[in-house]
Amino acid sequence: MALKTALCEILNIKYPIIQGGMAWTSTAELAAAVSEGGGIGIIGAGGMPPDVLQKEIDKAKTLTKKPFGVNLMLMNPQIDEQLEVLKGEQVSLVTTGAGNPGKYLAEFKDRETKVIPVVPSVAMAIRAERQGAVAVIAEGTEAGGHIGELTTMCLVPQISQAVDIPVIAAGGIGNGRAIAATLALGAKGVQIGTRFIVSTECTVHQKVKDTLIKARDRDTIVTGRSTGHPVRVIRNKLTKELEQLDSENKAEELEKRSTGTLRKAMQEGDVQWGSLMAGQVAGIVNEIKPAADILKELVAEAEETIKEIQGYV
Ligand code: TUI
Repeated sequence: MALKTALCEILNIKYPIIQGGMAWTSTAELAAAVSEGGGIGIIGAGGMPPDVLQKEIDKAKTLTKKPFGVNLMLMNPQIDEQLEVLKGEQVSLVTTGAGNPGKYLAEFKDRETKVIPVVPSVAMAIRAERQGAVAVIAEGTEAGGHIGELTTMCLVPQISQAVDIPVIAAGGIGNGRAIAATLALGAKGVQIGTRFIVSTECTVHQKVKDTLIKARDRDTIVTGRSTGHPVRVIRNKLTKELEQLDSENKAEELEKRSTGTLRKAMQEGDVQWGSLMAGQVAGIVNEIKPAADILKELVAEAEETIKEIQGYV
């Protein structure tokens, strides 16, 4: 198996596959398993108290000697304390989401930590390149969690044209065919979240994995548009209430109602009253496997697809 791109050299990894950093979902166990399997695993630090983040980094270092990363959710009120933790660590990669990482980029560069921001638009990709990002993640609205407006199909080629640094496609990628498709759009790698939730090593509640296996193509919904921070989640009893609040433009009440619900779903297994953040690919995820097997399957299918398409010319 090959599937080598420029991203593999930049991050010192076998396959150009980044595991999406998912708050309350991608802990040290999953991150280390993805890194051991040849991709790069990411600890989702969103909402993690700084001392817990420290413990997760320590744990990942005992589980793998391969490079792994940390995802910072920039809207997190404890971001400065989390940055203090990262100062004491040689983490090879930081991905960022839900904001502009500009003011942190110089500091990470001094410490040889590579920063790859998630960007929802061409303008933000150009800004990130100018600020020193080593690559950008172009995340389409098919993704789970906090999302932008453009689809992966439209975002990836436009960002690929606009910047010289590698573009990593995210949102809507759950199998090898989708990997091949995004490489055709100009991406040099992919970020995958939802597929890795349904892995043996992911520490979310079993009910979350069962729900994703059962989910079909139209089972996700976007809530919170009225707050300016839309999030894609699996439809449930909570989203019925949130839909109502959204339609009445009751943003403040919606924010209040949503607080703590991601943890409630992912860790406590309350799949009816929690926010089960997942992407539109939930419908094609139907089997729990070790992360290393998922990676092998993804790469093999991407290669087969590329060969199939080569036959057309
Ligand atoms: O960040 C994500 N996905 C997330 S974060 C999260 S935690 C959360 N919980 C409740 C409400 C909101 C978030 C769950 N899922 N993906 C990366 C991502 N970043 N998607 C979109 C963006 C983004 C949006 C705006 C990046 C930059 C940006 O810039 C705005 C600006 O003007 O700086």
